[in-house]
Amino acid sequence: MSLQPNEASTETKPGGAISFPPGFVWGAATAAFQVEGATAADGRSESIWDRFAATPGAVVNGDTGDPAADHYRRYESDIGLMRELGLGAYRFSIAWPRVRPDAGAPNALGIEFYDRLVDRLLDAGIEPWATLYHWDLPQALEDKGGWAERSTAYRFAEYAETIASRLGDRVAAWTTLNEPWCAAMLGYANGLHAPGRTDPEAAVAAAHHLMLGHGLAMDVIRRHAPDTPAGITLNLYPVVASDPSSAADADAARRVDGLQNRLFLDPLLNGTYPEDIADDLEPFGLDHVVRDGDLAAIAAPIDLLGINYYRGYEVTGTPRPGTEPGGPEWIGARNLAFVSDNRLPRTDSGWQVQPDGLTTTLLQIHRDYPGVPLYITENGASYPDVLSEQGEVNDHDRIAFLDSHLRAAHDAIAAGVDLRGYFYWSLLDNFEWAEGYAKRFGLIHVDYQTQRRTPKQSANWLSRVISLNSIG
Ligand code: IFM
Repeated sequence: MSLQPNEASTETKPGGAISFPPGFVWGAATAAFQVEGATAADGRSESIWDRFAATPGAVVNGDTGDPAADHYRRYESDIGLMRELGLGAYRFSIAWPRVRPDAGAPNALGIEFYDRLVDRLLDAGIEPWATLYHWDLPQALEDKGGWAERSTAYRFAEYAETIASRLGDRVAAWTTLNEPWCAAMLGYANGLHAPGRTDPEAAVAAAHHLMLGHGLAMDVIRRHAPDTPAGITLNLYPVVASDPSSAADADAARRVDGLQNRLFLDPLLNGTYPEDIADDLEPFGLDHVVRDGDLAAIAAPIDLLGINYYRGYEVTGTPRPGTEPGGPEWIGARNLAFVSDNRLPRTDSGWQVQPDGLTTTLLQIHRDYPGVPLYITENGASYPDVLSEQGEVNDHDRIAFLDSHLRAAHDAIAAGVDLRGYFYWSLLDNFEWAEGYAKRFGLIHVDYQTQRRTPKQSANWLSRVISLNSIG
């Protein structure tokens, strides 16, 4: 177990060279539905993403979860690649529909896959970091109301029991949920993700039930793996007022921060929902779904908070041409909009590259929710990678992205933030949800026709950084 305290301060050398503290965890992440493929193998049942991807127009090019990166069959050689890169940890997610198809009885074949994966990782000297839920809800549960139904949180705890009782002796760190904001809001409010619902009331209920599921699963993990660090991963964004002197913009920033970040951080780390967004949430019945004892369950102590960082938001309280309505509008938050800073470069996903936002986010969490060890459990970028005839992917943009974000993470450590690790998203090119296979985030290029893997230049760069533990 290399979850050690951040005992040593970081070293900053003149000329910009930086090094990371001893024990810093270096990893890469994937998620089951995005890489495994083999959606019909060994008794796996349908998930909401299988159903959604089969819906005409839902996913770019009609792409589905097959073949993805065929990781279900190629995991051993993929672990070989991880080893060559020198990764210390691999963050993967477990597919609920493999482990308990249709949320019913445990499926031995599905469980054995994760058993083997964990063992082979340990054989390779790589820490297995397991996430229980990265969005692939069994469709059978969605047919009963999905996360909008309270009972789904209890089914999630049963599934957690199956996995934690089997792998609890070997997994190095657990996270219960990945990005519950996306699962709730993109899945149930704006319909961009599975299950494709556009019902804001269901989205708010889903957000609460996901967090309740987290709390119940924490209890299960504690019973089976009392000494293993456990927590949750949130997608967090620094939110700034477009015009800092405008009261309307400052208010819009407060509301977006509340609906995006604090809606999850506050119940998790303070045991309350943020009061200041009560008016925004009131029409959607949060009060009707929260029962006595829920907040205490959600606020069960965690050993780590995973932060997924991709970009920040600039918002205005006076929407106008050129600004984009966005996230909170799906749940009815009116009179605000997102502003694009066109001076910043963008990734292939259209996201602005904003490394300083990572430092800001880490510092804010450190200040507002002190005492929780932090890990960057995802950070990465899609670029239109080209595999050359020489068999190389010269992804200099991604190297620049990595360099700037690692420096930003280092700035936070130097300022006292207890940041203990960094996982690049993603190890492999994969199924990027509604974008299908069109966006490539991987350190390793995947040819989806042949399943040939080619480590990109960024993989070689990161590998060097890991071996030196520093950037020159
Ligand atoms: O691919 C996703 C991942 O599943 C969750 N976090 C963001 C990534 C890039 O969009």
